[in-house]
Amino acid sequence: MIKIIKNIKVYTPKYIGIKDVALIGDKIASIEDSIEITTKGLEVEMIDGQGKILTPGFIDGHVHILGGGGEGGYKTRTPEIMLSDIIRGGVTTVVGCLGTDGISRNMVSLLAKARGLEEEGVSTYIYTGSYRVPVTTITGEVMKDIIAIDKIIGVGEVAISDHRSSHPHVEDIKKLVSDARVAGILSGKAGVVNFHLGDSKNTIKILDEIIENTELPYSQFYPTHMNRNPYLFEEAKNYAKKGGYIDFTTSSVPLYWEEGEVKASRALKICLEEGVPDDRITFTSDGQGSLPMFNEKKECIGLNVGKVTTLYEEVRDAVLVDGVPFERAIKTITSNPAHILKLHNKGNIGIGKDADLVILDEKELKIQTVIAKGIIMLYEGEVKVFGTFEK
Ligand code: FWO
Ligand code: ZN
Repeated sequence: MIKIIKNIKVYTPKYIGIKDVALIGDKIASIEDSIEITTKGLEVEMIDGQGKILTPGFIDGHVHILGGGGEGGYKTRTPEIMLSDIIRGGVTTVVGCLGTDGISRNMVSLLAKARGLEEEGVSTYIYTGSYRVPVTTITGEVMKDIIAIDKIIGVGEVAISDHRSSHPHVEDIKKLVSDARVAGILSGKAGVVNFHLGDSKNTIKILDEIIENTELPYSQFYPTHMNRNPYLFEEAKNYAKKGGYIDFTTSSVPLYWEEGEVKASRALKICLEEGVPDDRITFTSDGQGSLPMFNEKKECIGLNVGKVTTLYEEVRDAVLVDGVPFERAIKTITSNPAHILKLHNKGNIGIGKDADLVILDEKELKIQTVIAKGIIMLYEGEVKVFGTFEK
């Protein structure tokens, strides 16, 4: 019920020094230089934070929690996620989505899986839709889905500039972003459209066109995979400097890097060096999504599966390999996605915020302990709470 984390270096993600942090139930109750409590008649769990770092629990804003894939036929459908895949990655908040296959995988199943993971202890949200426009929904309408279903915070992942997309017209996208935005306003949600960017040279031109010709603000567009090739990455930097949000995918395979994908940790480093504001950049893992390889005839010649654990691995690389200050790198998976997705109780360490926390060892910056909604899910590297069917 009550936990006190003693003498720990706190990144809210802003560094605020060595503190004692008290958790009561599923909330952060107090952050002080020293917290003394008489435990008579109270069950208090003390956690030693000496030589350790405390960060907000990580937010992964793009995970195929139901599984995805299928681009190489039925045998290439990827497996649904298990709780331990999420916890081992330090992730305490997940946004689930459908991808290429929005037919055999559907919105009701996605919502059920999200509810299952919530029952198992992490916080979950979902996007309504899949790659295709018109968007597959639960209620039959995008706006009704966002307004009526608590876990639906926006639309995605809607594919553009990709041979697997439905090749939506600029008017279709304009209407979709408008509907999502107004539904978000009416329901106090982000109402963003999470756009999947493919490898076509058209890149994000269609989004620039809409933003130039309408009053739709940058805040409603949330493009991902912006590091997937050099020319899209160049556009990403300019787009972010103009006010846009850009999301880098952390799951990858060496072949992609050989073919020009900009490793997420490098993409962050380069953006910061070139003056992209650090609150406009996020990482997401594309966990359980397929990482397909296509030949020049666009035939699928192989496929890997994304992993949620790559999310923090790329933040750690950005710090240890690319020299990005920890305080800036950790924003990509905590306060930035929380701000963009309007998850007001997530992504920050503060009084009254959800008790979603990660404890890292100070030397290697490795995940040691994960606390979700006040419950210790991983302790000293060992999973303490398994998913229902995991043992
Ligand atoms: C990316 C998810 C891709 C699924 O382009 O979009 O395919 O439905 O599971 N994955 N299509 C992977 C690259 C960013 C590397 C998805 C996938
Ligand atoms: Zn995608």
